[in-house]
Amino acid sequence: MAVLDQGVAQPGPARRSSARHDAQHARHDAARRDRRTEATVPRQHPGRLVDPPTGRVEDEDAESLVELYESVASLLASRGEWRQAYEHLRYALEVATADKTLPPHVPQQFRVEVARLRREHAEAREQSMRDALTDSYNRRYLDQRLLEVVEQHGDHPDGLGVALVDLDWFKSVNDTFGHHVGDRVLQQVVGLLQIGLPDGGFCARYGGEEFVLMLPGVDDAAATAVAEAARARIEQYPWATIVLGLRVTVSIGVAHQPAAGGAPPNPEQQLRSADGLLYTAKQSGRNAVAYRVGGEVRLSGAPVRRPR
Ligand code: GH3
Ligand code: MG
Ligand code: MG
Repeated sequence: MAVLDQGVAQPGPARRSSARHDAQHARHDAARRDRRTEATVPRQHPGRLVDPPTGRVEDEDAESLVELYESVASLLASRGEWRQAYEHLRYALEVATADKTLPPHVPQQFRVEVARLRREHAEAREQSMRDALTDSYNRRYLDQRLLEVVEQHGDHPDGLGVALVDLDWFKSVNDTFGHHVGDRVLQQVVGLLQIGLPDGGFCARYGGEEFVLMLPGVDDAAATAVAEAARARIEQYPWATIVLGLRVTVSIGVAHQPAAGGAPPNPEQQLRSADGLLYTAKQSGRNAVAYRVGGEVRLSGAPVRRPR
């Protein structure tokens, strides 16, 4: 049908919808049966014809309203305005259902289309939250989830851990082995970072070669353990299977905030704190995790000197 055939990425003239087509065929048949022209086939006026934007009750022909809603839905869907497209399509369905001169399969087809639109909307939304290269969540997702994490896990007694991960000497990986190898490294690193995250935790690309691990509902020792395990996993991965001589390590800063008895977690502040600790890990020689115990900064890992 028009709305979905056009989709988001295929702008162009709206094709005739099959439901509308069927509706018109049905009218033609009825007209032929009644030995009248289509224009004179009496139509039962639908009970509730409301223009969604204005809420105004229209005194319009049902079929042209269905067409109007459908073509507006098509236009909105092609612009990615899914919610409004969905609303217009629902109105088309409502009108088609109310118009008893239409055969029952016509509203049913609209119902199928509404369900498909809803599903495609959910898929497009999910896609817009993903990073195209690594398929990890992106910055937009992270920004949206920060607030939700506080709402959902803010009162968890163990609090919230936030880890900022940065690849070491990554510019030199690109310079030595090429950008395409750098891209493959980023994809593999995401796979390794996603292992062993706690319930409700996730990995998001923060930008370039930096990633955030959100670690809700874990205490400070567990948050540090997740980060240290990720660091070790990346160090030990057989990178030479991608290209001989390739070696990849990461540095990580972990900030933890307990919830019990304290203020609700402030993930943005934790991110800034993790950034400061990441700097400490880099300064220590890289391939390290920096975290705080009490007021004291500690390091784990195996800091290495700059290769080559
Ligand atoms: P440091 O250990 O201090 O973090 O050094 P670094 O070389 O990793 O840091 P720097 O900021 O100098 O370089 C980051 C590099 O990451 C430069 C940039 O080209 C590369 N980069 C960022 N995004 C991508 C990407 O999507 N693909 C590839 N291949 N490289 C990327
Ligand atoms: Mg960086
Ligand atoms: Mg780096």
